[in-house]
Amino acid sequence: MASELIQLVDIPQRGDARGQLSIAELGGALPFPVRRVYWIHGTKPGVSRGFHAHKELRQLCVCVAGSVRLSLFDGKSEESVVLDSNAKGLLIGPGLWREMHDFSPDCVLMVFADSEYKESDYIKSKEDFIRSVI
Ligand code: T46
Repeated sequence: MASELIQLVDIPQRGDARGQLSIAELGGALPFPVRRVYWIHGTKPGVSRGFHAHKELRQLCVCVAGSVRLSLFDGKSEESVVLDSNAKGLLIGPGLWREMHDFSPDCVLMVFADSEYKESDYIKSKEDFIRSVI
C-alpha cells in the first residue's frame, strides 16, 4: 500500500463441510481492542459515502458481502482499494481522507473501530484536512 496508514490484512477462515466462518480477533486481524462495530448496507445505487477524515480513529473494514471501492488520500497520494472478499480486511489509520464508491446492491461493509462514536473526531472539510496534514 502506498500509505503506511493503510494495510490490507488476511482474515482467517475456518471453512468446513458446513460452510465458512471468518475471524476478526485481537492479536490476529485486529491490532486494537474494539470499542464499536457498525455496518453499512442497503446503499442506494450510485451513492457514495464517507468524504471525511478522522483525527484519531483506527478502523478495520471488512466487506462481508458484495463489494465496495474505498478511496484513501493522505494529503499527497490517493489509493483505491476494492474490497470484495470477507477473507480480507482493510486497516485504516487516522489522518486519511476516505470516500466509499461503487457499492454493489448487496454490499455489507462491517467496520470495527477502536473508539466510540465521537463527532469531534471527524474532519468534514477536505480543505481543512489538507491543511491539517501539510
Ligand atoms: C467512516 C466510514 C468508513 C452514529 O450515530 N454512530 C456511528 O457509530 C456512526 C459510524 C455513525 N453515526 C451516525 C452519524 C450520521 O448521522 O450515522 C449517520 C451516518 O454516518 P456517516 O454519514 O458518518 O456515515 P459514512 O458512511 O459517511 O461514514 C462511516 C463512518 O461514520 C466513518 O467513521 O470512516 O463510514
